[in-house]
Amino acid sequence: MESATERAYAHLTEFLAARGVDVEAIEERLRSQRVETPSWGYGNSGTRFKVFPQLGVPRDAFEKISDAAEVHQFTGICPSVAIHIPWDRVDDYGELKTHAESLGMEIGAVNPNLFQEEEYRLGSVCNPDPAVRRKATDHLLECIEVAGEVGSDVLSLWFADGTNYAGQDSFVERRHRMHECLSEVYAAMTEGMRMLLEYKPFEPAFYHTDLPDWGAALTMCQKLGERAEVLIDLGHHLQGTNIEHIVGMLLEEGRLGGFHFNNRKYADDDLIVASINPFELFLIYVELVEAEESTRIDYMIDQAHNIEPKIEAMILSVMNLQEAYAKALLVDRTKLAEARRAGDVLLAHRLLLDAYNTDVRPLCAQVREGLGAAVDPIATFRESGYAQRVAGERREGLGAGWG
Ligand code: AFD
Ligand code: MN
Ligand code: MN
Repeated sequence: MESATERAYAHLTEFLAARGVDVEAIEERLRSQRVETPSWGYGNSGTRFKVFPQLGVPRDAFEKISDAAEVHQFTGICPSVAIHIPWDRVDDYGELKTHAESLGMEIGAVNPNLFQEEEYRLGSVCNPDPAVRRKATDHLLECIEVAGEVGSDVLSLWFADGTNYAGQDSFVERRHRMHECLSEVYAAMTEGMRMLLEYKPFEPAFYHTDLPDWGAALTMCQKLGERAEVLIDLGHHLQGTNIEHIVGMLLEEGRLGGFHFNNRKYADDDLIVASINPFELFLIYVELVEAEESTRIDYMIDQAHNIEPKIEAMILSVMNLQEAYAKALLVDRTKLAEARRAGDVLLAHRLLLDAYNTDVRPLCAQVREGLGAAVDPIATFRESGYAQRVAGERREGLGAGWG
């Protein structure tokens, strides 16, 4: 007998086809969607008040990749995992790469950590002390080597640099210092490598941040060279910021390199993407669906789940991204262009609402099934018993965390 999902899929595709939608083309796009998950999202995390450790959390980079492989198995679109150095430092990166490959995975963006050592109290690449800048630059160079060993072509950078008090340091000199360090790093990148640069308006520094916004990141990238591109982390914006507009501007400048997906109510909350504002995520994808045909954009999740089960939270995030993307693909672009030309404000808006309000879950389920993943990924993951199994196997030793 036909399952409820199959019936819903049949209804939906009939409805879409009657509207002239090329369902097969949309399914093809959905099959090629890719989302990278972060190794740090599988470890213990928390706020500055408390980390609630979870049972079965991976103890090292190998186990983090194993968990990421579970997300890929049930969603079918997450074959890569970003790593964070030194959190994921191992003796033999070749072995880590082989481990990933044995699970059908690969290692994606390499993220240096320039915010947890004593020396970085006044910043890393912007630090007034040249010896600290040297240390920070050396760490960035180490990450380029790691990237080479694990087969990654992305160096993804976020700087905690900033100041806490007016007068503490010179804005201009700090920017020069950053430029000098990053120029050295840029020059050391192999030809096929890209550098992605995040911005963030505040935290951990509260008076100023050295790369506070997309303009500061973009101009730094432009100074460095064309393989330096801006990375948009959804959590790194002030209230009311029109992120989809930033997407459009960076695309137009040819410098949108990637995303860190998450969601936030107030600041860098790291909540499950689309859990607070699914419409915003949809609007972001509306900007992207055309552009991504001609430019490479790396879609990554940057979420550290504090109280929810980590693998399930990651799966739900991926499903939310898949649904937002599917809805964006449903926008009737021809009609939208006509409505815009005709100045039909509400028709243009309603065309977006039409797509957004379509229940695409059966379509996504069908696509996942076709990929050999799961119709209902979270239920299937739960049934697999993986969480219980690793909770038993990983009893000894310390769960990985911010350490
Ligand atoms: C922190 C930052 C940032 C960055 C991540 C990895 O907020 O988003 O991408 O660390 O370095 O969470
Ligand atoms: Mn980020
Ligand atoms: Mn962040």
